[in-house]
Amino acid sequence: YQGHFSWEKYLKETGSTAAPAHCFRQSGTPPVNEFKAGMKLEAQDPRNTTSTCIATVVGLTGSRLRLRLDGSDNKNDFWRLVDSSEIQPIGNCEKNGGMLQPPLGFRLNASSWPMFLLKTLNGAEMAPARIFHKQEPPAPEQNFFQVGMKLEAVDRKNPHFICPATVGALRGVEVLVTFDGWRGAFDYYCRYDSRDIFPVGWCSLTGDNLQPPGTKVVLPKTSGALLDGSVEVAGMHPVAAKPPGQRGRKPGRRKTKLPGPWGQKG
Ligand code: MLY
Repeated sequence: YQGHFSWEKYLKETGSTAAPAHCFRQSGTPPVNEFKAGMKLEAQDPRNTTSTCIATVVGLTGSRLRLRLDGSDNKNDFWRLVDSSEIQPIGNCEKNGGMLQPPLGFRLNASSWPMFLLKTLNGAEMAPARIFHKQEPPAPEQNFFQVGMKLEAVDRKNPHFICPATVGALRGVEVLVTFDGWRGAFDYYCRYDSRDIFPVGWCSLTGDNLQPPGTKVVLPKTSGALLDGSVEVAGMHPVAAKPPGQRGRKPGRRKTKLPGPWGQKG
């Protein structure tokens, strides 16, 4: 559900353009998600990428899965696209001569791993091989992004969110993803072929909930850096640009959402 946010209006109002599809390592049509909550699969441990672990689907959104490693806690969930090469059907690791590993931060004594593995797989609902996608889309041959282009991007601090973003800078194979209306608090650099960035319109195709842009005013960088990291503009103090009641509070700490010019989710 897109709330009242419309890319068409927003692009027009901001005089900006969407990054073309060929910039992204994403399939033209989002991959079909036939997974169900509770299904188990094999996944690379994001905190220890050389190990293959057992994961359970604990949530689904659009073409993405929310995964939790068996034997881990509920504080380290991660998201993967259904066409990610980092997820495989159970049995794949062994078939390739590998051994399933306990996740980093395994709750129990390491010696209890073999028995834990046996119990976790016994009677488990394993995601059938046919619902995995043959291969991850290929990476574009180079970084085709340009500064100012709009896209949809995963908020890595809140990875369940996909938000409107702008290419803020380019650094070789890397792209600075800046989140519209959030004054830099959530920005990050990623490779141009990151699976966390999507063309404009992606969420409306997958049924993901695209967050509306934030409402924080970004002031032009001219002079006088202030304590909060913002900048002072002649005749205009940044606090005056903030909505009342928000002084001194960081965007990430905000309790209530403010109605933005493009509406909030309904
Ligand atoms: N709890 C935070 C979440 C901020 C998310 C910012 N993203 C969408 C760029 C808040 O509502 O302030």
